[in-house]
Amino acid sequence: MNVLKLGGSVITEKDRADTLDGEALDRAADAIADADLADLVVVHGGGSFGHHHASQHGVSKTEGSSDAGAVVDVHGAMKTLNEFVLARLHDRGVPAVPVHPFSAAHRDADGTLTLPTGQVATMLDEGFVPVLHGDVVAHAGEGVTVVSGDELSVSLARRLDADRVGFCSTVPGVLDANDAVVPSIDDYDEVADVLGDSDATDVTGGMAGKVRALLALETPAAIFGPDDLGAFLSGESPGTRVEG
Ligand code: IP8
Repeated sequence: MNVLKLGGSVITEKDRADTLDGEALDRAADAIADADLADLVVVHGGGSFGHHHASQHGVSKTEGSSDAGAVVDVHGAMKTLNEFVLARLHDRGVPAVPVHPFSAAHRDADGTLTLPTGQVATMLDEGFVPVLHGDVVAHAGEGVTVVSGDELSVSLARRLDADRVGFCSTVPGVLDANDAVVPSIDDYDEVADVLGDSDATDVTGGMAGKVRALLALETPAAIFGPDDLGAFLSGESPGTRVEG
């Protein structure tokens, strides 16, 4: 089974609230429709939908909110984006179905995420393509906090013993100091100079956090740009290969 994370900034206009990048989403949906869809889980990020609403309510991965209105607002924005993604996939005959993390996942007081996956595994067995999204989740002692698509992808890959994970980002991979794609990473120290100290907290969900999370995972992973989506889905490992 393969997990594909579609970055929120790949499929939305990052600088305009609640605005889809329809052409980019069409291209991504074309690549998914052309792929062998057996055992594919898609996860998408928040882009200008989730992040706009989360920041308006002061909610992040660590800053919580106990305001039900904030929960409904952020979760609602992500459900709207999820519906756009599903609609474009349905237009192309992809049997995509929604999975909303807010209703399934939670964090304990240490922030550790628990995401049940029985429903996702059963959807796969039944021939569906589950489509999850970054969301808010109940967080012990915090109300709700944001869960990113990256975290959900890593959690799914671990619990469902995925064969491969792909992070489709706006850049063609991890870039070195000369903006060339680093072909593979198996140790954080190899890229610490360009990505920053491995101990630094990654509050932005940036490249450093992606690389660290993927290195900690047994599953082979790739970080690549939208042009390489088809290559990843056809079994190649484009962009930067990350294997811990
Ligand atoms: O774009 C964040 O998901 P991400 C989702 O994968 C929200 O970090 C609600 C901001």
